[in-house]
Amino acid sequence: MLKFRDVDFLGIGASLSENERLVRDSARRWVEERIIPIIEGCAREGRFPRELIPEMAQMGFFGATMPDYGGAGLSQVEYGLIMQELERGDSGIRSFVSVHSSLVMYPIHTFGSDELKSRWLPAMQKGEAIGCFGLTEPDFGSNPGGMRTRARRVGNEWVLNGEKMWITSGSIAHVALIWAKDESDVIRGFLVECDRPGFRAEEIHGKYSLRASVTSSLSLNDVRIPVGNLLPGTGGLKSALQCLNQARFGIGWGVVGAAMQCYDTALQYALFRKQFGDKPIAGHQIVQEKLVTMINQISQAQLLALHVGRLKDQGRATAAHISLLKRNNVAMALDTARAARDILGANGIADEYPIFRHMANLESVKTYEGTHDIHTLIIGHSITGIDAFA
Ligand code: TGC
Ligand code: FAD
Repeated sequence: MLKFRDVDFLGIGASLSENERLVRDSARRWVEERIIPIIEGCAREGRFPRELIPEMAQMGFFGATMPDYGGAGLSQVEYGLIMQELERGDSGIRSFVSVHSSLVMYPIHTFGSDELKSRWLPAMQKGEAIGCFGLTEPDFGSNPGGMRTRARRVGNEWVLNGEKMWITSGSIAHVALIWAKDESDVIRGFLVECDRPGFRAEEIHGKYSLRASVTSSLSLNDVRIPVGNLLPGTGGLKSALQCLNQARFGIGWGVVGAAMQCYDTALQYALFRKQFGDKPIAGHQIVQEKLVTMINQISQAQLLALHVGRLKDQGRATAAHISLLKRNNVAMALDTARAARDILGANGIADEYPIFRHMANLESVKTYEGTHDIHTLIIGHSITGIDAFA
């Protein structure tokens, strides 16, 4: 494995505050020491490194932007920088933190009762309780509004029935945030303890992508939960989409890290690999053109992430801004990973280098949290006012 060197062609790091750099550097060090040495092995074995959860908690990665309940009260840019560093390690590590923090802690914090907040947030911040987010169903991915999962009120309980699919951390979670329609057809969020009778989580095997992440299907068969487990502030699909804004923002930063790792590996490789005599392949015009395209696109993506981060810190980032960030940066990272794979030749498919793992991971990242094309339509709707989904 080649030693990573920072990728910052435009000197953007110098415009970060001292605290932002501190947050980035400590996450970077942790990833270098704790993720990089083990991650290829985890991906090979199809294993998420659960043993690192307590350390991630200690590093303050969980609920990092929360100002209370043990959160570090970090800014959005600081949160983004953590995501960038984690995904430079592996998209599966960033996914775990994204789901736990942005898709479960955030909604509990935003929509939950005081009782639910005190019960779950401190334990989740310490990594003692793990969360998962159940929105997607076997027949409803891009169109979650069609979901069939139902919640029926019976006395002092809600009774849930339905199936959820492709759920990150589903079979290692202690609590699942399940989105279901109530008797008035309103989509609401319910916290379901994963040891409730009738709740089943099964890991999905056979993935070529995100192998170091747990992905599961969930089934709920007459699962009874107390009425207090409803997140009272949720009402309609927009509540679930509000959570996705947080996680999509983290992805928009995270994938820049994956691209930085791929680019840096390709650059170093191109400088020592020689063909046709004593000249490194980096000395050929076509290879230089590929490297330049990569650094050009990475630099633009870094600026975009920082800009949307600053907007979000000022409360001015819209859902469409975040869609643009997710759409652009994931496509950029995938292009970069593919170009890096090409530059490494046959070595580009070997797990001695991190490229192919990142490239395969990014195929999932392109699909989840709204596919590339769904984000095209979200932005299209925003600029034209015309809904082109149906
Ligand atoms: P539509 O009628 O457009 O919207 C319904 C209501 O929601 C409002 N809204 C939003 N609110 C907040 N944030 C957003 N981003 C919002 N987008 C829309 C909208 O204004 C409306 O409000 P109201 O008051 O009128 O009710 O809904 P639609 O049914 O037509 O669907 C729209 C669409 C396609 C944009 C949406 O459903 C969508 O984003 N689909 C993609 C699904 C998706 O992203 N799933 C992600 C599942 S979780 C996941 O993938 C985790 S992977 C994590 C990991 O491992 O890292
Ligand atoms: P579909 O919706 O069936 O889309 C298939 C294709 O059709 C795509 O190319 C799509 O862009 C296109 N398409 C669909 N509708 C339109 C349209 N109107 N116009 C043009 N093109 C269209 N979900 C969760 O709820 N929680 C999780 O934790 C979670 N984790 C995931 C982890 C992984 C590894 C993966 C792969 C997925 C995860 N998901 C999760 C699910 C993810 O959000 C969905 O896969 C995603 O929303 C797309 O849904 P789908 O796979 O059903 O594809």
